[in-house]
Amino acid sequence: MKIKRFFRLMLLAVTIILSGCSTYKNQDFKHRPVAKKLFKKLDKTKSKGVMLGHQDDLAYGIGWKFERNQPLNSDVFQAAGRFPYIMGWDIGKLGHKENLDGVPFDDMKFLIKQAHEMNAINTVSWHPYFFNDSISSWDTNIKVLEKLLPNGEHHEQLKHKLDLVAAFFDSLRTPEGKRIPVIFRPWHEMNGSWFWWGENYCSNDNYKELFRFTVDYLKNEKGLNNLLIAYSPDRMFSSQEEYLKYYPGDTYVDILGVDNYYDFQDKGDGLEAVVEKLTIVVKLAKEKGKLAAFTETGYDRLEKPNWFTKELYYVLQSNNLIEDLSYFLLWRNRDLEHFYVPPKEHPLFQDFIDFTNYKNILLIEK
Ligand code: BMA
Repeated sequence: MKIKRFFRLMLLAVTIILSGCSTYKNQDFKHRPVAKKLFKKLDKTKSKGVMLGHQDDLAYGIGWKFERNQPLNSDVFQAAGRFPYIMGWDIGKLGHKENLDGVPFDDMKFLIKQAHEMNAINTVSWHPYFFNDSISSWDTNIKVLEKLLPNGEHHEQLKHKLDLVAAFFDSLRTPEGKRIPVIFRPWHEMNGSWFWWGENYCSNDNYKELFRFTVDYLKNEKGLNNLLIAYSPDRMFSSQEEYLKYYPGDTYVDILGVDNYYDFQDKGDGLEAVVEKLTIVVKLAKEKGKLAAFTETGYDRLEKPNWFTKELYYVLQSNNLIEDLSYFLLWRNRDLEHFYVPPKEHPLFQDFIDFTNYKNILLIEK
């Protein structure tokens, strides 16, 4: 009897110690129970493989657009017979009827809820428009960022936009009224110089302040408890220090990501560079007790034989990345000039199917 009790106590002690080692213990989840649940789900699924994601997957594809009275469609589903595990969305032009790529926000909200119901995970990026839409995210000729900061002359505009963002996230609810968790990925690719929050257009400190203000406002001021926050620089780094140059701090970030399309192309640095950068991200995420993700990737128009099975899968399998990365997100299928998931007639259609059939590439099970 006594021995049994001893073993039971030992088991309890080991369980407590092991749960203390689990990743999410290092996160600040006190006021974010909904986000915490998603973090745990991502953390738990990691060892099974990597989740496949696709931007705007349910909203449109090559030759079709979502309609309320039709069954859900998806270019990933048309090939793989299963929906992506990760659904990407963008809230650029929030406040209008449609987002910057023509997706009606009402449909987006509806589809985010549908995705959640089918057990998929939603991630949201933001290509905002400011100053009555006269300044897009790509307008880099005026110093926008400084003006939006707390001491800047247009700070109220930032707050107004964030009010819209908060209302959007707050409206994502289950039929029972519970908030739906979302991965929010604001101010991405800051180490490139194509957005006004990019490397050449603001100081690192100002960038960090913008990021912190954004997260604080949504979490604390608005009380949103359903957001996991992703930090996702583009490919221009080759060390931890470079990767962290714009990092707002551990309490602001849950997922460390990287966007990389360029290194897959002939003009890029090649597959080994993709692996190297992802490895830096994964290592840092482990050190910091965070999750890691390939927050955007793909090969536009897929003019590369066997890109999925030979290149992307090669990268994911290298250095065991496939078990350490939570997900990868392929960009959108706008039309035949701009797409990342092959339509039926495309030479890579079968290659994509073969890729999705690997047991460690995770899609929504039927
Ligand atoms: C880019 C392109 C654009 C789009 C933008 C934001 O990569 O797909 O057409 O407007 O992303 O979604």
